[in-house]
Amino acid sequence: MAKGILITFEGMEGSGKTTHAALLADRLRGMGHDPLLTREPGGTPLGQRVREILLDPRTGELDPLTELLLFSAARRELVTQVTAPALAEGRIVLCDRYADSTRAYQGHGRGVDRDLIGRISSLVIAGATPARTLLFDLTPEEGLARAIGRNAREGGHETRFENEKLEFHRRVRDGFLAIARAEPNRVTVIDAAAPVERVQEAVVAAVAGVIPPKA
Ligand code: T5A
Repeated sequence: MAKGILITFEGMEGSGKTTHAALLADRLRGMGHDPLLTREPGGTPLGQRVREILLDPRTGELDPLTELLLFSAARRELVTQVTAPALAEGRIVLCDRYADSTRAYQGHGRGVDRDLIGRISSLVIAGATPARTLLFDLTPEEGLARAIGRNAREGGHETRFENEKLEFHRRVRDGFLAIARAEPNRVTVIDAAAPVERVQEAVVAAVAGVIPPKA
């Protein structure tokens, strides 16, 4: 059984997950912890290759079940190669997106059967469940504007998901909020529209109860 702690960062595109996962990792290091920071899809060589396929607009439309299975395959690699071993060592694992993204995007966004997603997810994560999930909540309009602004500044381009219609992103947001309502003890909703410092304060407060004190 895992001894470490898994904390996941979830929410819309551009909501600040990557920013705040890195800030929390720094803060934990400052406290003497040795957190593992990883992301989905990605985090393993195979996951990175699957990520490129899934995010590249040239991939075009995928069958929703194919998309679900590709995200699940990338997650399985991450869990077996990275997350479960780190948890077994007692480490704090910070994961930028995890299984709730599949429930929100492939379930609520694409309309894949949610029981099927739940069954596949149980197989894939095999008990590596988050102690705390931070849901960065933001309107799709604001999140996409931030993501597109960042892409322009960094010379990147929009992903297959960032190119989706606003309606799709609204269903995804509703999906995340429904998960938070159903599991309030695990999921903390954070107002991601606030300035970075205020959001980070909310992050620190939300994880305080699950971070062990450092001797
Ligand atoms: N997906 C993923 C699925 O469909 N199913 C799944 O199972 C999984 C795991 C992943 C895509 O795959 C989909 C969802 C996604 O579409 P990704 O590139 O990992 O793609 O996408 P995101 O996780 O959305 O990454 P982003 O980098 O776009 O968003 P973040 O990490 O939420 O945002 P961040 O931190 O990069 O910030 C974006 C910009 O906003 C600024 C930052 O400086 C940055 O410029 N910012 C703020 N600005 C103002 N105020 C604040 N409070 C700010 N916080 C950050």
